[in-house]
Amino acid sequence: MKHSRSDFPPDFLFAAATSSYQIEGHGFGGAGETHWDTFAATPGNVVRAEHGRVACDHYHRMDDDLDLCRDLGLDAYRFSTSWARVLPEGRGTPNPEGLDFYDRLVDGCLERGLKPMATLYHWELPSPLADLGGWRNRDIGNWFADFTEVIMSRIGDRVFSAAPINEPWCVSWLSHFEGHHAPGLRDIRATARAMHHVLFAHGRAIEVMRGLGMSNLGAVCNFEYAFSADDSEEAREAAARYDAIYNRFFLGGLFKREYPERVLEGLAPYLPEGWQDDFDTIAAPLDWLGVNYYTCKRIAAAPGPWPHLTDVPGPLPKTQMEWEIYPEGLHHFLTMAHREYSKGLPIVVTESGMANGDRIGREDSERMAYIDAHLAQALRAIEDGVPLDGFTYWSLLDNYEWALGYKKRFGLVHVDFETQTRTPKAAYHALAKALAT
Ligand code: IFM
Repeated sequence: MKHSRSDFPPDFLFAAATSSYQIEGHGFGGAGETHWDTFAATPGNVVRAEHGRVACDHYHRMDDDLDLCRDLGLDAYRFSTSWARVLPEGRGTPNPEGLDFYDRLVDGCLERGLKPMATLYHWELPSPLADLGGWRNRDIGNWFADFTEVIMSRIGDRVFSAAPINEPWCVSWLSHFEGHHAPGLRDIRATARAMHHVLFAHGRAIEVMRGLGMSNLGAVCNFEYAFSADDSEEAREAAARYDAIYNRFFLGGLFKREYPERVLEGLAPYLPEGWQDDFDTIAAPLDWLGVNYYTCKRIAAAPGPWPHLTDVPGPLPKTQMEWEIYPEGLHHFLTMAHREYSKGLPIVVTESGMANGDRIGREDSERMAYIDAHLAQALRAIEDGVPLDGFTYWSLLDNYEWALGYKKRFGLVHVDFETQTRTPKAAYHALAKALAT
């Protein structure tokens, strides 16, 4: 790799990320059923109907996986806590095994000199709460606050940082408008409610964690650069609408106490009554912003109901996900978030990475080039004044890529899902060398 640790400021943190449902094995340790289990059990939702019951068996291999982080020379490990592992019914009696598991995970990080970066929710909603309407139900703010209290009373004294919800756009839009993720809805009213409630629940969790005396609390949003597919006024406006829905709605709520007009044009009639009164909770002060960035889209105008847009294929080289590689987008979002929204708050790249084919040996040069290109944009942002504190690769391990199953390989470490053998890829070794220098 071209870049190394010495290119970055002395306290800059390098991390790798995973999430609970994608690696742990939800069939183990008394975890309750989640909407991802039922979504995956419904034909047509997930390729090969793959699910997370075993996943990477991280539940039993946590120590080996943390050793891999340590040996890579990382400073931090970003993981998530499964709501259904901690509270199998979503509310009520905690599962002691689940609490013990996260306790051991945090201690395991600390023993290896890794800063534990916790995310409370990375998409596996307990089924009993899905039955009650899930993210469509405003009560999720209280359910999530209670879950936060239970898990953070146990590990909050030792985590380095915490964020309530990974990628609000995916939790709401992707899952309630596009229907690609659980609960698989395609309904504009459900979407509007989920988009607002996800921010409301974020704010409630921040309140709880502040109450527990925790610090270093942030929000993690995902971003996609929106090119206009052609020069027409209609395409430019469609791209701006896409940008508002994807990139500005959540930042607007968190940092400006408002939603973009371009989104309200379509969603206002469907937002829950009194939504404007929730900004005191939603916009509670944060200590940092997490930026997840992977790709760009080419947006064209389309007939039909709001948001009147579609995306078309673009010319750039693509990852195994068919996502165009556009590293400049990372610089764009780091500077845009800093200048227009977070205004001086530390920013962390909480996810960046690529899925590449099933390669174990030396041939992983595309991933190294991807990391290098994104590190270059992170450095550019630092030079431009962005207070960037860290860079997190997604993901430590090949894992369950949701509706696309186990064949999309994002890992620095190859996982053989038959034997659960872990084999560090060439990019792992290259990154280890870069971090050691
Ligand atoms: O695997 C996901 C992760 O769960 C959230 N961010 C994007 C990754 C790649 O799609």
